[in-house]
Amino acid sequence: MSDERDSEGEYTFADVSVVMGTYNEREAIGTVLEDIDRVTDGQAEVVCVDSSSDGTPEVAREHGATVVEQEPQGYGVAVHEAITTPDRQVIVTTDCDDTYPMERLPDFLAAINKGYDVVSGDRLSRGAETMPRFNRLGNHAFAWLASALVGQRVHDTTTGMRAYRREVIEAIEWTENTGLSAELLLRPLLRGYRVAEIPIDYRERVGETTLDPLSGGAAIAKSIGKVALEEQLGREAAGERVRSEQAIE
Ligand SMILES: Nc1nc2c(ncn2[C@@H]2O[C@H](COP(=O)(O)OP(=O)(O)O)[C@@H](O)[C@H]2O)c(=O)[nH]1
Ligand SMILES: [Mg+2]
Repeated sequence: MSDERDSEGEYTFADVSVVMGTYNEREAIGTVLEDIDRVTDGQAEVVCVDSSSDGTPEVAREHGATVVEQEPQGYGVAVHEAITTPDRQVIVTTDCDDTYPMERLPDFLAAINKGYDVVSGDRLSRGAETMPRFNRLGNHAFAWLASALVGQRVHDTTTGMRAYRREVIEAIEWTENTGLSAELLLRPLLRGYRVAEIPIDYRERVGETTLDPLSGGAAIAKSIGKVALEEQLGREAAGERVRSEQAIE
């Protein structure tokens, strides 16, 4: 397992993999990969899990990215593959549609070095005016629902831009597809990992989305409910185990 921490024991971009699902993102991918290269001084590794038929993977390879090819099976199937492929210590997810600010990568890495296990880019606190209105309303509703279920305020459950210490990715079993982004925030939160949300800007999408807002929204709401319930039941079961072990002693 690679580990390139500097003399102060801090992670550098040589410890970072930026990973993404790519599904017909030919128009945007060049800009996204150039931004990552510039901001990380060519040090971050890039992994694209690709399901495209428009030449996206060729552009990815030209830019030095590792490409894993996969049939199109949805956002979460691609991103699950993407987060479990690298062997670096810090995994950053993003979308390949030029909406997320790669210039903020140093802030995400700094927060990991401060001790956070998950650093989540919160688009909604800064307004996300470029997001389609229906999606924005939906995302506010998901944040509200998740906050009520986990008992603390979360601002953006479906953001695509986050950094994770690899230990978190490896410690948890991930089950969701369209709702994977929410799951990747909520399970660590409910297990007591240190999670930070940092406000980010969100740009207008380059190219067409493949996610349907209605069916996708319903799937995300269901995932939030399921994940929160499973985590609460998991805690109760763990509490029961401790109590019965104590009774045996
Ligand atoms: N490989 C792969 N990538 C996907 C799939 N579905 C979505 N993506 C990618 O996942 C990211 C998020 O999807 P996007 O269309 O931007 O969703 P939105 O941000 O909700 O509009 C983008 O980079 C897509 O190219 C899929 O089935 N396979
Ligand atoms: Mg997107």
